[in-house]
Amino acid sequence: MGEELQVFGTHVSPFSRRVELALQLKAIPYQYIEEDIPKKSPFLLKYNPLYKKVPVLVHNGIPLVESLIILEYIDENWKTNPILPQHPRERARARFLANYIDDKVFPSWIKAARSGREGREKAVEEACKALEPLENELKSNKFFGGDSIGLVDIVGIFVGYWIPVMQQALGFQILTTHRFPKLTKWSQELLKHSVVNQALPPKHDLSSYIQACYPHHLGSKL
Ligand SMILES: N[C@@H](CCC(=O)N[C@@H](CS)C(=O)NCC(=O)O)C(=O)O
Repeated sequence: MGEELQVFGTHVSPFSRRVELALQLKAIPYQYIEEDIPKKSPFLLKYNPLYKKVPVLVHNGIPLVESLIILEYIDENWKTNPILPQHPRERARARFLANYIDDKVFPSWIKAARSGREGREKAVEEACKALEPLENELKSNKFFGGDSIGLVDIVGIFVGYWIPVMQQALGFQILTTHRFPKLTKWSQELLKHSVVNQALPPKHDLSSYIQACYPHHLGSKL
């Protein structure tokens, strides 16, 4: 029986792009449905009544929510191009880092983007500090997953693409070659990857979206 897969997402969301990226890396066909977040569709409200957020993966009519859980589900269902490592200890480490990105890195960046003139320097420094464990984790590897893209790379796409675009759009200096040489190189490698490259929202779309979200920061440089 053929599989029916739908992804409900928004094109500027790093969370929905994770799910699309995992499916595309495994060459699994799916239907994409763009949600308008200010005007959520009855499908989104039905499929994700508790959080009312994208992404939602609907597999043969059954909805799954929360991007990290969806990524694990995809990896368990479709074994080609595994995104989690094989060894239990490495699997645990990958899960830890994926959670760390969501619990610490993402909120610290949003706080920096929202900060007012006074608290901004401190917030930017905190966002930099939150990136340090990731810089140290990379060692001499091409990707967090080794030679191929894995869970942490997929979840870290926020760091590899969203942060560089956001800092350019808002005039921040967080992910710099000087302070984060390994993360910068990793980000370049990641964006060079043909599947990743195709799966990302165009830079100008993302930039305009960010500038509309944080208009008070335009042109302010640190
Ligand atoms: N923890 C969730 C976060 C998803 C999330 O924040 N989605 C945003 C779009 S980037 C959303 O749907 N927001 C709608 C809302 O907050 O009402 C996940 O990993 O899937």
